[in-house]
Formats: sequence, structure tokens, C-alpha cells
Amino acid sequence: MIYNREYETMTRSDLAQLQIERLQTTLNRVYRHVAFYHETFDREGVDLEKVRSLDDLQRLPFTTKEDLRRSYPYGMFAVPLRDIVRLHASSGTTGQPIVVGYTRNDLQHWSEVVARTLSAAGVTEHDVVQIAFQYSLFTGGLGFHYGAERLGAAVIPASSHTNATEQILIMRDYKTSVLVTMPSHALALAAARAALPQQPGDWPLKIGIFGAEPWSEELRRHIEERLHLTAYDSYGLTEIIGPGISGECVHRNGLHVNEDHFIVEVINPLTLAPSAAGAAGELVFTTITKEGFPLVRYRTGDVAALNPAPCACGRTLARMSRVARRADDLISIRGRKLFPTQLQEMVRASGGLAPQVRVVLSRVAEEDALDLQVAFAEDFGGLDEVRQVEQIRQTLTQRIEQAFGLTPKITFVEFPTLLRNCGAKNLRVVDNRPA
Ligand code: DLL
Repeated sequence: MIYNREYETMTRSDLAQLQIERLQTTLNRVYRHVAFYHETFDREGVDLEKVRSLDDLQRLPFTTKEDLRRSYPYGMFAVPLRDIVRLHASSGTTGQPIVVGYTRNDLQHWSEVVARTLSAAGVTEHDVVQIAFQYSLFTGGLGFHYGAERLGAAVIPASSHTNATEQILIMRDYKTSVLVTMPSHALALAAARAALPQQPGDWPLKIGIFGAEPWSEELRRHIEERLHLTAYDSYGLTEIIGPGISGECVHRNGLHVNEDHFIVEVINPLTLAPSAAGAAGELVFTTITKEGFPLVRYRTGDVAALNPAPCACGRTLARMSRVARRADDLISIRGRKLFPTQLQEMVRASGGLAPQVRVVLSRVAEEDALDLQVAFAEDFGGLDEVRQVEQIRQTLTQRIEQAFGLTPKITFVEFPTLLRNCGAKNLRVVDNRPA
């Protein structure tokens, strides 16, 4: 189902025309209203009159996460605070938060793009949509909530605070047909379903919309088998809008980018030059309809490739490949490079552990030390078995040693404490090493 046929199926040349018009308006607005862009454009000698085609975009400077951090909290807003009706923030897995603001129009556009991604996965007004993302400064909960309402579906704002077994019982009893959450959370819900004393006979769930963290095709299959649904990938980031930037259609062959709202580029993160057509590189977005928090050429740190070919679903919007991981979250411990998400994957694979992980790096006697704080899954039954607990510790330690040549310290903490300390992403990296 195509939510907005006019925009989602327009010819590429009409789309390019629309994009350049919206881009010019955005550039003029940010130059006038955001000191950062005024100064940067002046310093770099940008002549806005000369931005006449989409190729000219490549001559504009990038915006980085550091630029946004320096503008904390409201420095990048393009409208006065009285015109802002919602604030969200992204804390990421590391570093200082970034605060974003939405005007009333921004919220309208946001609901629309989320409604499009839901609709692309086959969700309709007849569905019962259970949202198990955090409802907080994180954009996942409220972003999907208003998108699903816009579509006319019945929304269950279960949030991530309802425990796994209760979520499953709600699904069974309220006849939830669509589950929206993070893939790691879906996995925890699948485990809770399997642990029910009696398996639900009548299981109405059919669609899962998952995102906010990297996941694999293997994890997709695993979740589909265990939750009896078809799983779709959904991508977004707070700085650009939240969820709704792109999502898979029923062909599940790339995520359609809502290009009438966001211009997407792919660059080589080292040379900053555009990647060859179809090659993977860092995604860069320019917002072209945002009023409150518009961004020009924002470097996401996310790696993907773009395919502008029309899709069998009828949409002409380009598709991005799934984001396997971020380019900039790489951590170096005693010279070994690893992504925190790799540690999280190993914790997930251990069985018996909750998907939340807190990674604490410190320096002990001149040496980097890696401490992995984990908790037992809510449904783990072996807590009284010292041997079983030790087994989990050993297996996880060995896996990490084999993969990275590092021996971690594994600390078991209480589940609620870990949940509180991990944020919406179920992953927190705390680097206490002296610079
Ligand atoms: O995660 C927005 C969102 C909410 C997207 C719900 C999808 C569903 P942030 O908290 O700002 O916003 O985190 C954005 O998460 O730059 C990626 O690194 C990662 N990410 C988001 N979606 C995906 C995905 C939301 N489908 C950061 N696959 C992004 C891989 C993803 N990584």
C-alpha cells in the first residue's frame, strides 16, 4: 500500500525539481536564522544564488555531530522557542546529548513519513499496533505513535517499560497485529513467548517493524520464526527527524528514503568525495521541509549504499541498503578495534542474558581494561545454579577472547539497574580512560 502516491511515485525528474526548490528555500532560511550556517557559509564563500542544481549541493560544507554538540542545547534552532511544540534528544551510545525541536508543521510531516513507512510494510487502519519503544526523549515511541495514529490504526502505547511477559499477554489478548520495537527487544519478547506455560493458540501478530539499531538477516529470520511474523527494517535518526527517514516495502529489498523531505548522499568518509553510484559509504542527509531544526549535509556516520532504480512496489523513491553499523562508534582497546554492537551481539547469542549491555573502559596499571556489565534475562531460570551462571560467564569470555584477543571482566548487575543505565538503545559505552 502506498500512503502518498503523489510523492512516493513521482518521476525522478519531478522529484529532482521539487528537491532543488525545497533545498533553495531551506538554504535561505538557515542562512538567515541559524548563526552556525551564516558563519559557515560566509567563511567558506558559499554563494546561495549559485545553488541551482542538486549537484551544487556537493559544494556546500558538511554539518557534523560535533557542530551540533557545540550548539547545545538550542543553538541550531531556526525558529524561536515559542514556535517549537516538541523537543526530543539523542544521547547515542556515547557522548553529550543533542536536543532537537519540532514546529507544528514538522510534527505533521513526521507523522506522514512514519505513516508511509508503516503503510509500506502493509500496515492499514484495520491493524492493532503495539509500540514497545521507549516513550521518552528518544524519538522511537512518540514517532511511531503519531505515525500509526495518522494511518488510522489502533495504537497500544505499551512502551518499553511493560515487562516482556506482559507485552506478550497484551499481544495475545488485545489481538495485536503489528509489533514496533528494536530487534533486540523483539528477541527478548520472543523468549518470553517461548517461556509461557501454554503457547498461545490464536496468534494475531503478522507484521514486525524493527529499527533503531543494526541487525542482520540472520536475526530477522530468527525473530520471524519465533514470533510468527514478517519483519521489516525501519531507519532514522533524531537529528534528521527520528524514525520515518526510510523503511522497507513488502519486497524487502532496501529501505525507501522519503526523498521529498530528505536529500540523501553517500560519501567516502575518508576523502569526503561522493561514492561511486551504488557503492557503500557514509550516509549524508539534508532536510528540505524541516522548520525547527533543519540540517544541511549532516554526516550520519551510518554506512549504506543507495539504489535509485524503481521498485516492483511502484515507488520511485531510492532505496538504501540496511545499515550494518556506524562508521564512528569504533572503539580501540589496547589497539584492538571493535564496535560495541559486536559485544552486544555476543551477549545476545549467549542465551540467558538480557539484551542490554553497558561497556565500561578504564585504565588499570597502564593497561586498558574492558568491563562488560550484563544482567540475566527476565525469564532466565538458572539463577540458583552456580554452575549455569559460571558457564555463561565462561562462554561469553571465551567468545570475546577468540574474536578480539581481549579478556573482558564480566559483571552481572540487577536487570532494572542495567535497564536504567543503558538508555533507549540498550547499549551504553562509558570510557573512563584518561585521554
Ligand atoms: O534510532 C530513530 C529510530 C527510532 C529509528 C525507531 C528507527 C526506529 P537515534 O536514537 O538518534 O534515532 O539513533 C540513530 O541509530 O544513526 C543508526 O546508527 C542507528 N539506527 C537507527 N535505525 C537503524 C536501523 C533512532 N534500522 C542511529 N538499522 C542511526 C541500523 C539503525 N541502525
